[in-house]
Amino acid sequence: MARRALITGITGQDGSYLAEHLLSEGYEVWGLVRGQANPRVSRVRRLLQDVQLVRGDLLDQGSLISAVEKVQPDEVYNLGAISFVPMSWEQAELTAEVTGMGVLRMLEAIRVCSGITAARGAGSGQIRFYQASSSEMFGQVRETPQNERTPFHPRSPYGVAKTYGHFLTQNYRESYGMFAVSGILFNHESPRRGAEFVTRKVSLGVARIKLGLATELRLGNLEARRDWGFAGDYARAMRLMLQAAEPEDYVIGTGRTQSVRELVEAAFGAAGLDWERYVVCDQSLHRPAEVDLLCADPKKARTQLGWEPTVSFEELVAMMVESDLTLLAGGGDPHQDSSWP
Ligand code: NAP
Ligand code: F7E
Repeated sequence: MARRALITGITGQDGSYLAEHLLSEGYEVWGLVRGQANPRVSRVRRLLQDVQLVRGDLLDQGSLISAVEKVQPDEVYNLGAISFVPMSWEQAELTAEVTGMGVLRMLEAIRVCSGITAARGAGSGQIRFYQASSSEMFGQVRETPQNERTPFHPRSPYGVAKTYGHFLTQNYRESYGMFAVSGILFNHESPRRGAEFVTRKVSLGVARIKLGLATELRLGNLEARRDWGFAGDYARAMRLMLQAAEPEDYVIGTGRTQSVRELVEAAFGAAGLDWERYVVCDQSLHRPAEVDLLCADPKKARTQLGWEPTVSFEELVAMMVESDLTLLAGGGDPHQDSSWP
């Protein structure tokens, strides 16, 4: 029988790539969607027609219990979160509730529906749980590159909330014997990335300038360095973690690091433009506390899961610029649900 997966965050970038990947592996895929009339749900219905939808919200314990009872999943992927770091300063409490406490609610839904107690433990045939942890937990990094043993020092309410979810996942594994793991994923991007994140903001900015729709691009800190990979590659890693013999956490990244300045150079270069003529540095876009340098050591994922990234930084940037040029040249709107390639 087909394995059954439940994905929270199905309307987001990663939810879409993971759903496509699981469908291609023969899974029956269910996506948790929230809200009375969430406009992003129609995007999922259009792009992911084989995904079945179930209503629920990470803020609502009862709805998660109902969703798990209804779907009876073999695997749960918890990708739902408030994921935009600057928003986590503006709405710190909501971020803690969704990105942090949401993990507790999802784990409790699985525990209650499976009849797991500390005395009885999880046993075999249990629901396997994946938590979307983040390199933002490393924050002000203690060593470079960062691996599974690098201590955390989060720098935003988002990073703090993810750190809570990470340790809670580990605690449910240790307390109840649950197959609960975290993927510590470094930044991953695609033509489906939200327009608020820097890679997509840059690829859309380049496309607008190239097409004569804008004359400048305003950015914040150009010196921050990130390890950027392709989201499709990272979705494969999530599934691999839940197929492992033992529940363990893994760092997923490329092992290369680039500055925002290098990203900008590459993106404008891909469209034959000189970035220095168009980019305006805007102090108001700097963050209260920055994560200066992230660079993954993905050795454990390579050796134990056989996972490798397939798209280089240069290929990723070219892919995103080309996609946004096509989108905008065709009159598309990146904020509309029809825009996903
Ligand atoms: P994204 O595009 O921002 O998607 C976030 C998802 O969370 C959306 O589907 C959103 O659904 C859902 N969500 C928000 N509030 C919710 C709530 N109260 N209940 C249920 N769902 C809710 O994020 P992404 O880039 O795909 O990332 C997926 C996960 O990986 C996130 O947890 C993120 O923090 C984590 N992560 C991402 C990266 C990265 O570089 N992309 C790296 C490390 C970790 P709505 O449509 O209902 O708003
Ligand atoms: O910023 C700098 C900014 O917003 C990257 C999320 O998926 O990855 C993501 O978090 C860097 C930062 O991603 C602008 O200061 C400069 O240093 O694209 P971002 P992020 O904060 O790294 C992690 C792993 C996650 O888990 C998160 O969910 O770029 N930067 N100028 C800018 N950033 C933005 N957004 N906009 C600018 O204008």
